[in-house]
Amino acid sequence: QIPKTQKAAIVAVEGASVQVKDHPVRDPESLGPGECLVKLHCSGVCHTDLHAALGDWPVKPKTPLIGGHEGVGEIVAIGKNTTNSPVKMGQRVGIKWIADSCLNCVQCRNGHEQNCINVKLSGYTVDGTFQQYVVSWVNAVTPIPDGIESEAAASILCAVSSYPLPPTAPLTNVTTKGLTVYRALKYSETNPHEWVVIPGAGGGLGHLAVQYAKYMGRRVIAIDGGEEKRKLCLSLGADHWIDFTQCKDIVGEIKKVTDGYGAHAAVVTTASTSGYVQAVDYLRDNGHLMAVGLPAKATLDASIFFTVFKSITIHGSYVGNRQDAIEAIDIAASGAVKCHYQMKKLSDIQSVYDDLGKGKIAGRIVLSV
Ligand code: 8ID
Ligand code: ZN
Repeated sequence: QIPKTQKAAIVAVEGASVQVKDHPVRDPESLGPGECLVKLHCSGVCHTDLHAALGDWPVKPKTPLIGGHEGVGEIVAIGKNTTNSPVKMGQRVGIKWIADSCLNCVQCRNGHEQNCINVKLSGYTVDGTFQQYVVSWVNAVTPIPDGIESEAAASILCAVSSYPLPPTAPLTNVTTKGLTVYRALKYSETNPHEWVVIPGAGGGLGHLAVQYAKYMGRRVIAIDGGEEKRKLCLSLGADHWIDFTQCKDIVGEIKKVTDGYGAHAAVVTTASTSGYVQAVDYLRDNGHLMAVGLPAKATLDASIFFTVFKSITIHGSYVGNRQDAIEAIDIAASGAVKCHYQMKKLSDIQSVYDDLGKGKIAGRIVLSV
């Protein structure tokens, strides 16, 4: 039985604290074709949700806003006159950042759904997963396979953008199927045994990037701050650890570890500008800077001379499409990549935001809803 009201975490206006309150559940009778109602089990909390609550990005979220884009739950209603739904009533599905895309614009037709001109963004332009019942779209939800718990799957839905490897790389113990479509992966052009630097490696996206990179045989230099994150990164297989709060010469250290040449790629997953600052300097010639972290108001300060002289590629990597999400979940369900998470309650959300803002969370917090 679907209730009339539910608990939801609501930000009333930009920058306001988040309040957990009673909120109406969308009447299933009012769902249109293609819409569905998902009863959520849990939702990961991403640094993006904090940016949304603060309203600090140049592209503004709706208000009042229910945030969240790493949700897993089950379909409890499908809109009338929905035809050819790829998902069924009762099926377990994930809600990711791209809540829906039109599939008809030129970007969608080219597979770049994240750049759809009619895109809907979960917890940003439409209400997201920090509530018990979320409205979603049958064509956009991600089916969750049986082999993975909802809590473990939640944040994988957002990890797609930080997968740092190319589809052309020799693959040993995996099928190419799982790999060809991740966006960052297509362009970082690294091979097994090559060096990938991951600033922000102890955070939500970063700790998953470390694992995907190791899974594919890359050597990883993890950069983050503090003992807890050091332990996490090394336990996930990072080959070298740099504490940005202590190291006085990050470029020198990376050069030393990489035989003087510098790293082949950097996948920057910090929410702060500082993580970007020296990337062009510690990359080797023909290196790739994969920009994933989204500091609010920063510009990328890279030497134009050395970007050209060293033939550096700077590449913005923005989430992934529906297929990317399906395959990222598949790899996680196979056990190769695990989200390191701690469970909290929806009512703890404000304190989770406070900790995220201070860089205190190693891995992810997942909220039960
Ligand atoms: O599609 C995308 N590009 C995408 C998708 C999802 C999230 C981008 N993001 C963005 C978020 O909006 C956010 O800006 O990626 C950024 C990181 O998200 P997250 O992983 O959810 O954030 P986190 O868990 O807070 O991790 C960030 C880590 O960076 C470290 C922190 O200690 C933390 O562990 N860090 C900081 I702050 N400054 C650093 C520095 N100078 C640093 N690590 C290394 N060097
Ligand atoms: Zn996210």
